[in-house]
Amino acid sequence: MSFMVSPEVLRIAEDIRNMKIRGASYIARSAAQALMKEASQSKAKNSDELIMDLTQAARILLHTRPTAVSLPNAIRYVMVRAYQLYEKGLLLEDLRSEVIKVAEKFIETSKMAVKKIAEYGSKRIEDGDLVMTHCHSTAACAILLKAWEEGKRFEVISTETRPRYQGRITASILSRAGIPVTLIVDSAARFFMEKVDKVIVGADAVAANGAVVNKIGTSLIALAAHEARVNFFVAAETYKFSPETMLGSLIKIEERSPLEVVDEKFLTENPNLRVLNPVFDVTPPTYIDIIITEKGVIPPGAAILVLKEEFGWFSAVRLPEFLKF
Ligand code: RI2
Repeated sequence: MSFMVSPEVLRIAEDIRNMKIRGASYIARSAAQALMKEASQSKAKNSDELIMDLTQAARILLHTRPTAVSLPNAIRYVMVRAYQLYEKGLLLEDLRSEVIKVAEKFIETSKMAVKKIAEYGSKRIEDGDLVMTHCHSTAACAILLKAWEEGKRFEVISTETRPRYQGRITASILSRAGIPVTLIVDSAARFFMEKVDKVIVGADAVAANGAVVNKIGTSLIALAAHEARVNFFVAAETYKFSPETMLGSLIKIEERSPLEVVDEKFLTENPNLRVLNPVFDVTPPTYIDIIITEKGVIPPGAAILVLKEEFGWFSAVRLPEFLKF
């Protein structure tokens, strides 16, 4: 029996955990890539051992970050097909190469999805718009970059996104493309909202009722947008929709170290102080106008239909045991 996952899998898992690899879609593609590495580098002597090695790699990857549903969905995509091929009786080398192809297909599909979202979303950007965004979403950025490339002229407000400052990545990417960008502190979002025409954010997860889980602070921005009657758009590939929520599961909100918020010295100097660092929040569907997916633009209430099409009714109960948290 081999049961030793490849060092590449461990490295990718660690990079997802410490956020060197971050952003829901990049996390998903990296997980698929890790399974591809496992398939190609496993020392398994037969297909039984290979499927066990892949399962172990999948388990390690699944427990790196809990919120971005793209991660379990990417693993489900590869592993459900891997198990089907294994049960069909594929021999070691065939199983190896088929799993690699499946993982490659997921990565390709994911990249195409972002392109499609950019196409659909850019139609919603108009000349003269002031667009607010939060954190760094490749899907939201792709929309803005595409609209700019199409010749639309608009401005962007990017929140800095405490505590990890992913908003600086957004501000840097967009401004380097020539888009006028203003970087603001997160708490200034409502101050600027009356001048904003639309908000576009990404998503880490979309629930069956259309609620969107995204970087902490998103729901406050949505609330401010709602109050100011500003459109609130979400850019999300369909692999960010959570099949488990069809059966009432709640999406787990990741809590990260207080050391992302304050330093060790501050904590030592204030021993009775508690610092909490939830990194995502839930924006209710009532504050969301549309979700831009690669299949088209939907109202949040149609999230359940997307899930049904992707996974079928009762999908969650059919999940392989190893994919259940
Ligand atoms: P894309 C990020 O999470 C942000 O919350 C962002 O909105 C979301 O993933 C989606 O990103 P984190 O990994 O898939 O920075 O659109 O915690 O790139």
